[in-house]
Amino acid sequence: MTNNPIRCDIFCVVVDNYGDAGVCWRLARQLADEYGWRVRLWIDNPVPLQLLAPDHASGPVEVRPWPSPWLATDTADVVIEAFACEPPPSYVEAMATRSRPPVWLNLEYLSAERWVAGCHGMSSPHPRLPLVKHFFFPGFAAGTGGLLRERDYDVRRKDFDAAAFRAEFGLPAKSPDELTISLFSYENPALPALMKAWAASERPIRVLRPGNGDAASKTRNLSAHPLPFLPQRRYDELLWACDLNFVRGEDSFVRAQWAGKPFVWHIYPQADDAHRAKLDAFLDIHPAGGQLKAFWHAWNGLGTPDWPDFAARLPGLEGASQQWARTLAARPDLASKLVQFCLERLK
Ligand code: TRH
Repeated sequence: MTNNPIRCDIFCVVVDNYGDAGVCWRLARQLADEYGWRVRLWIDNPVPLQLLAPDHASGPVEVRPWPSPWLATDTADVVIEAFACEPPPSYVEAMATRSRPPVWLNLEYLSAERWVAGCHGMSSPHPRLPLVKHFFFPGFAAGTGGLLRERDYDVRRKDFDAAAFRAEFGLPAKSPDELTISLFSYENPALPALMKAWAASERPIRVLRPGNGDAASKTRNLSAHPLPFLPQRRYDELLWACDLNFVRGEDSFVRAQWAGKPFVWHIYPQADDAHRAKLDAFLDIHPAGGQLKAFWHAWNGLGTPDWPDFAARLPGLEGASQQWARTLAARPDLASKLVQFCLERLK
């Protein structure tokens, strides 16, 4: 493949979040690093990428601003539009002029809902041009596109030195009874009450907040520390260094699962409360979903979080979280499934 690498264009429109850029960057890196594909990432806003991957200019993915002009012939073998952002019409026209049309994928959002397996891989012929788009759905179940997970994940984790990580960010050595928590969420009205409950906890709690501009503070048994927004691979280290991770959206939600630690998910709120069905669909497939449900619902606007109750459940959640990570890791990952899907169609 290195003699004649597959060329892949990924199109990404960043809204007001990091997630879409985060998913696209992760996939782009994997296709380039692990499969030798020549990947270009067309992205409309460079700011999130600069934070997620400050070293992106050193390769192997070529990052291009979008919109920008390109030669009509300059299309790729595989075209991935992320989250239904459509490639420019002139590019689509050029796709149709290739002797072999590109494999064209719409990479969808992750959901644990049951319908996903039925829709994964579905095709949608272009109304006018000789092109077919396929829907590629990430997911947890066997019939879906799987989850993003790098080949070197376990090696990086084995080499991770939690004490050095803490020292680097000016945190004291971890005492045996400290509960270390990472906190990444959307604006959440439940947070002040939770902070109060943490301050009142018998167990010392240290909260690490990446990308948060507040000053460090100490309120009774709660110590809160802002951290810089970490590059994507270093965000994994933060999750490994903590006992409990609050995550959000899509990509940090998946990383928390690979970390195999108890976590709390702040799902991206959608119009018409469509996110509630997604939240419950995930709780239904997680082996400890019943234990998580009350606290997760409260964190997502359905009630008041009962910290003492959830804290008492944490020891039991540890094993279930590890088991869940092992179960998921035994399934084929998204990049490998996507590559296989494309190669079958490029034959
Ligand atoms: O930014 P998000 O809220 O993105 C969301 C989701 O993608 C959601 O599905 C989508 O519908 C919505 O946007 C529009 O949360 P997410 O998905 O966790 O993305 C955050 C990214 O930032 C992820 O790649 C992890 C990364 N990250 C770091 O690299 N360093 C950090 O310090 C932190 C806090 C996050």
